[in-house]
Amino acid sequence: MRKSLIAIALVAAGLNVSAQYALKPYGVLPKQRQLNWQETDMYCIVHFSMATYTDKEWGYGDEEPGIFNPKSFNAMQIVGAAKAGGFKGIVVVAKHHDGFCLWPTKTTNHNISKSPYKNGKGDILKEYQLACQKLGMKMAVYCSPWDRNNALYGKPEYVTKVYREQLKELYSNYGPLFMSWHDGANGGDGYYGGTREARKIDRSTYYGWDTTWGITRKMQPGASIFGDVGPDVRWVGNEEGHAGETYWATYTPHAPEEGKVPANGFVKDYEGTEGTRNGKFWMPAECDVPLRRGWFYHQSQDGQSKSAYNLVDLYYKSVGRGACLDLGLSPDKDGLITNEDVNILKQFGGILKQTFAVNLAKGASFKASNIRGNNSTKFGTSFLIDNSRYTYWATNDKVTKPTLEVDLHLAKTFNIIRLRENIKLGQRIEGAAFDAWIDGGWKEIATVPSVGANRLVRLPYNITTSKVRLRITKSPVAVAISDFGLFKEPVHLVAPIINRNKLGEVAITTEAPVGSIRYTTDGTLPTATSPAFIKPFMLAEGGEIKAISLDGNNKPSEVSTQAFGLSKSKWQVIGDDAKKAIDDDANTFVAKSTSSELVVDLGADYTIKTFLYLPRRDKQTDGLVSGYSWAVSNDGTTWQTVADGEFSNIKSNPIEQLVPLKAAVKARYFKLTAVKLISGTGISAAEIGVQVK
Ligand code: FUL
Repeated sequence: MRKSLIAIALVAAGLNVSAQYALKPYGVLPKQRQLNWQETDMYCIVHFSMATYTDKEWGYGDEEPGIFNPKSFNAMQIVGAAKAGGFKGIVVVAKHHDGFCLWPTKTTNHNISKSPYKNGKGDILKEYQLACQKLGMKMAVYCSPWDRNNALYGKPEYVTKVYREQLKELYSNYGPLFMSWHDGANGGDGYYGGTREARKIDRSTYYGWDTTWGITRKMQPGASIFGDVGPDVRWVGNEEGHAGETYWATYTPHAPEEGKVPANGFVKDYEGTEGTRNGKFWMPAECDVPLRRGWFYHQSQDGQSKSAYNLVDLYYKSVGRGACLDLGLSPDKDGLITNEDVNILKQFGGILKQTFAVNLAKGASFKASNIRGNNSTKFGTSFLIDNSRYTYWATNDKVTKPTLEVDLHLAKTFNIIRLRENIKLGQRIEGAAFDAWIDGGWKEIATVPSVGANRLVRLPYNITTSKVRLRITKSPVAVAISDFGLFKEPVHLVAPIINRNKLGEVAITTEAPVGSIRYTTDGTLPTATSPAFIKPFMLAEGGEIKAISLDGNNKPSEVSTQAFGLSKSKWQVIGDDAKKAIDDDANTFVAKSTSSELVVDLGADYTIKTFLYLPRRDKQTDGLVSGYSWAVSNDGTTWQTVADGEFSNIKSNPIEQLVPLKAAVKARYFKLTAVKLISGTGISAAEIGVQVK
């Protein structure tokens, strides 16, 4: 009896100690569904629909369902390609802005059952669901709030009877979803049941987002809701695939107009890149970026996909900063990911697998300057290498700048450092530094401004050392660190960088020394016997250069491809000072507010095949052209319009826009007119140009 009383007293004392030492969470905290999302790290969003067949980025909504008829759509091939790349889930674009539904919905006739695909019995969503189940991948849905087909769009009934009903169908029939993805692009031109007009909506109020999200919560409680304003996962504010070097999972979205309520498509989206220190909500960022130039498949973009090493770079700038990476995949008209893209994904997945296979810090001795309550069992450094994101090393409340010495016992070579906080206790650290023991002393090798769920430091060179040190340089509270890792990214032959100067001379270089550089100008793939690059050469009329680097054993790097338009050295801009639009410098731009035209004299007659428009790069949207018209002239006075149309998605993804002409045209002058702008008046451009080859 007495013994058990003593035992109870001891247990109580123990509880007391841990209660006393339990670490207080800091700021707002993640919900379980957000933790699940965070652990996903990387997933793919798949765009395959009407725009695949019309060669557009945004369908207008008047497409005939008859054109949707993929010969060999194969969800296993698509999901399998994502899996080989190391991605853990897919977001299926179930309905894009054109309103065409890839599942047999009751809400609109504009759906797959009216297409020839499987004689109207097809259901692309079901096929993805089964493939995901087979391959152990997570699934999510994207259902565009904007619907350029639907006659009701703009009226309240569209939201209550169409959009929300579509979500309910998607939430009911395709198993548990890990995300529900809500795009910010909405309101504008469209077919709208044949009226072909512009419809404006109040983005703050039209969708009644709180009610819509209530449906998600009820029917898919495990799904993280993505949007410009979350509420679970925010947009990072660019479609380039990177978060800020300083990155907070906390965020307070702001409307672009003072006093208004922020909503999807109505937010200061650039603030999403870094987030808000001590923001109101736990709302980590998703970094979305297409593997190809656009989100949908366009044959003209074959050969221009991001390389595996481009993806590796983006991985470190997204996942490595604490966000998640959402890579866009684009099945072609047959319904398959191209071999080129499949191979890139495989190579990317292989590099990551190889890099993270061995944590070189395993087996090391850790010496912390402080351990919370001296209690190593609960807060000790052994938790740093146990592969759990939530067990952790912690310090006493007053110790906010601890150090950790890592003795590797033997000299080891690494170029990647990993650090993670236990985010169940909030994002705490505001600065950390890493030192290596080199030539008998500590040498600082990297610093980071934030840590959070995941911080990967990719060093530009290898470090060989037997001792590493972590110094927390700033934190408002005691730290709770769950992971420390050292890894080695495999060496690679860097692909060449191809540039052309203002005179039209091409130079090919590499970031690191290589054996030789070989190139072609006729579109064929370079090999070890192609011409070697020795000195710059002229390419005044433009064309496409492909180049490889070779190591000493003639092992080739990846291929770099760069297309150039007609050299601008002899051009003049007519009538004003818009020289910056033809100075071959992507970082300068012209912004005219009173005229919406740019006129160029090519200096001689040329046969123009394609027009080029590169938007300003400063993230501002004034003068950004969304509706264009291109005209040509032989005398600078009489003009003939040769192309007009829409630069879809230019606001979110301001990449160079190519406008191929139906028939090449001979002219000395050309004129770009901004028919429609994203905002402001006039016209802006970083560059305009033409291709004559
Ligand atoms: C954007 C859309 O407008 C694009 O078309 C694409 O779907 C991308 C993922 O989101 O905002």
